Amino acid sequence: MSRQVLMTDLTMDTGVQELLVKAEQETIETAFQRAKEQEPHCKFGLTGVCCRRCLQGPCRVTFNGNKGVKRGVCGATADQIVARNLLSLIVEGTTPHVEHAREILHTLLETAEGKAPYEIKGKEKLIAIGKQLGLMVDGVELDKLAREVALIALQDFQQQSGVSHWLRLRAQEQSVETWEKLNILPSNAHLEIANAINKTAMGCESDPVSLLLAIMKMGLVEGYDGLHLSTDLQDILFGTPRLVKTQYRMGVIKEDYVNIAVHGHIPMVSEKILEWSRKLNNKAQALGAQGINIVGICCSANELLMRQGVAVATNYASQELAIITGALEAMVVDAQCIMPGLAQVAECYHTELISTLPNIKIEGASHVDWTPEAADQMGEEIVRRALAHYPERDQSKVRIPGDTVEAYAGFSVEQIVELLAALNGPDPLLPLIEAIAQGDILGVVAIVGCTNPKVKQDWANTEVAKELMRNNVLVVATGCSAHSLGKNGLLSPAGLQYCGEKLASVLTAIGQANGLPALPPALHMGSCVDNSRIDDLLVALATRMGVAVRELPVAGSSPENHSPKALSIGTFFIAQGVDVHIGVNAPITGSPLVEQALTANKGEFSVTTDELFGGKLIYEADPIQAAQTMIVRIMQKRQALGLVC
Ligand code: SF4
Ligand code: MSK
Repeated sequence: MSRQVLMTDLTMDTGVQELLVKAEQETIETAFQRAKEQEPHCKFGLTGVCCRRCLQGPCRVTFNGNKGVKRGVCGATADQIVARNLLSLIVEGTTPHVEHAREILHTLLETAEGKAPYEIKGKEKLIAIGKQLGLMVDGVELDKLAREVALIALQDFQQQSGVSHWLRLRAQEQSVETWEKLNILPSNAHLEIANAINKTAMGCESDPVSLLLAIMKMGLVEGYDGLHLSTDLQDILFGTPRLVKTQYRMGVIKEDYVNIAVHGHIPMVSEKILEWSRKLNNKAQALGAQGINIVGICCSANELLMRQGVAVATNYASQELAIITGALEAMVVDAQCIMPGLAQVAECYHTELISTLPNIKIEGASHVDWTPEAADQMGEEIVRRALAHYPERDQSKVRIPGDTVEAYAGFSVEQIVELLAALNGPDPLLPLIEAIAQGDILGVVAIVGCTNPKVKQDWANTEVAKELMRNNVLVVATGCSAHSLGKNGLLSPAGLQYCGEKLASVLTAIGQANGLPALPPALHMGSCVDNSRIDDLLVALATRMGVAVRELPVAGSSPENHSPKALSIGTFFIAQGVDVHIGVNAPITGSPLVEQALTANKGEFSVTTDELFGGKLIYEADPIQAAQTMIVRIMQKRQALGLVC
């Protein structure tokens, strides 16, 4: 097999292919190579039947039901071990989002109290949320209102009883009734996480059904005090996204600029880097550069893209390759999805890898502390360091793949409603609902989540999207999947060529009513925490249609999932009654009970999430098959609603 074929097998991104060849020439190791070195993977790990919860083990029990031992030393069965391990994994997915929400909450509180150098840019969002929380908003100063909102949010981390305020704020009543009956309404995110860890501890909970309900409860913690709380407070602080146009691919790194990549998730860090890059832009010119160029990776990219139109270099699996261009003066990281391998790659160049969060340090990286109060000092210090590295750049090591692709983003629910209002001002959701009812839009599927070096980068994400579009399914996207679609032209009106005729004419009509040639076939709705925006859209549609969310002809798909966060987000949507497809299987197949409960593939175990909530897990590695499976389900839900089929 030639080298080019090998690189082509690893990623669809031609820029990344080119940089993988460069990495090989310079003997630099990347995640793509390390993924191959891990093969074949341990079957006990893959199927979830390895337990390391106490020092009598590790215990490995049978994963195919007949060969091997059936119980661990303590007597735990495969069902019990798999359910406990899955709950741990969902906690590991939920906790980073809950901590993300807590960081933004404190930043908002300190901003409102005049202690942090941020500005409340989302006045309308603040007033809307204040009203929904039952606060007095008329004539109240913005800072005072923001403080009250932040203090209510803080109760979701402190109260010892009652129901999460953000769940009450954002959930549809029908869903709350379902969750109440099952006794899974969460009250305090930290308490629920502690309870879940306690359940999984050795010698604690061993009833797999109770563990499965704890998994669903954790999905609600993820949804409301992770995703929704983060998005709402970020919109208050930084503003609600509106339509923006940008560029994608490694070519957004510019040879004649001081380049800084922001990577991770926390917009309080990346927004400050952007702000200081603008303030110190003239210093770059004094060094002979054209200016300072900020590019994004992963969800820091999404945050800056959605609100500021900043260009996106790449997504998760190829984060190391951005450094291999040889043209990054600094890579600034905060939290989540930061590969430890970045430090090793940065050592080969003049690039400074800089961590920023006080409680997240990266071996081999330098550190500049971000706190809400010290945000300006951090921003200035990091940008000045990047400027200082520009003269150290070794031009002989610079190779930036040339091409870029145009993309649109900024599709908050507020922006979507505004675009639809051009068709029907008094009732903006009606044109969308009519298009769904008539079958011009067959359904809506959210393509979310990651890239994973186990899967050819961007391939499954784009294949699922194209197959859905071809069948007139409207695609919305977040996270690194949105980047996959962006890199491949599906966030641009040019991508309309992949749509069925009916979908294309709806997107063209909405676009033209707003002075655009058309809307893109996939609407980019933001970062991983912005999956809350997708949930808001579903709740708004269901409420306007007078049905429950679980009845809508919609689904979610994460074709290249790698992070436990993709699984916890998926769990939240299953709890809402939405089917969720994953392309890389979760470690559940060692337990028939857990697998059947989540996938509703009939077996002797009769209680399934499909029956309890209206949503189930679909595992399918083949993207075309996955899209077809979701379409079958969408058709079933359409039929049940009496819509044109
Ligand atoms: Fe083995 Fe039980 Fe300990 Fe797990 S908790 S390692 S199954 S003895
Ligand atoms: S960054 S969780 S790889 S989407 Fe949100 Fe991308 Fe998945 Fe991380």
